[in-house]
Amino acid sequence: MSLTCQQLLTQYPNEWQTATVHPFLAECQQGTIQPHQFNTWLVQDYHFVIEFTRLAASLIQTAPAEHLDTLLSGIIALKDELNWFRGKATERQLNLDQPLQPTCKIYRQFMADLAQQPYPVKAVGFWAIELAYNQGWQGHSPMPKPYTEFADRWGNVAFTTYVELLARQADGALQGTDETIQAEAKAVFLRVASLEKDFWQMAYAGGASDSI
Ligand code: HMH
Repeated sequence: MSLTCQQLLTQYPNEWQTATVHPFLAECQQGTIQPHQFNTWLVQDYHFVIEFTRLAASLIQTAPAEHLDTLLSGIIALKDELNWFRGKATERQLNLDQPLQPTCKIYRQFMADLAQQPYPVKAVGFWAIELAYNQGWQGHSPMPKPYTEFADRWGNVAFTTYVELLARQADGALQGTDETIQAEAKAVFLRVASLEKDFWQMAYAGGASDSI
């Protein structure tokens, strides 16, 4: 039997929990997160999403035709998201042209490398990255202002449905793959879990302990 996304979540609940539960999110929900912590997250995540968009494009290059509809809807959402990030940065008077923090650089390099992997491995990684935000923000919802719209962006029901479609597509791509591909997919899933945890930690530190 082929590996599935659900099996990964079932096999590694603790690893996955560290990706989706963090004091950064808890303190956004309590309204006690400090502006410099939140702003660190916002600026670095903007740069994350730029590389994530390139990963999405690489999936489109290799996806079977029947997967394109979902992936293209993802690309359209990313166009809106990048503009929304720029708007939020303007509102908060943040300069987006800031140096990337080491954690953000490492995560971006991971995505650039993932783009070179076989489609089933990429599809699992892409799904895991979106699920981390879906569950992370949804699990700490509702959030008070000004964080409400952030929690809603990734926690809303339509986004959950999109992530479920990504899981179905990744499952389909994994069907009939050999052990090597499945082992790579598992490793990518665990790496995403770890990088997500690091990204929250980077934001929580507010740039204090993560800058070069
Ligand atoms: C770090 N993970 C991180 N940022 C995001 N925007 C997402 C996942 C979801 O796209």
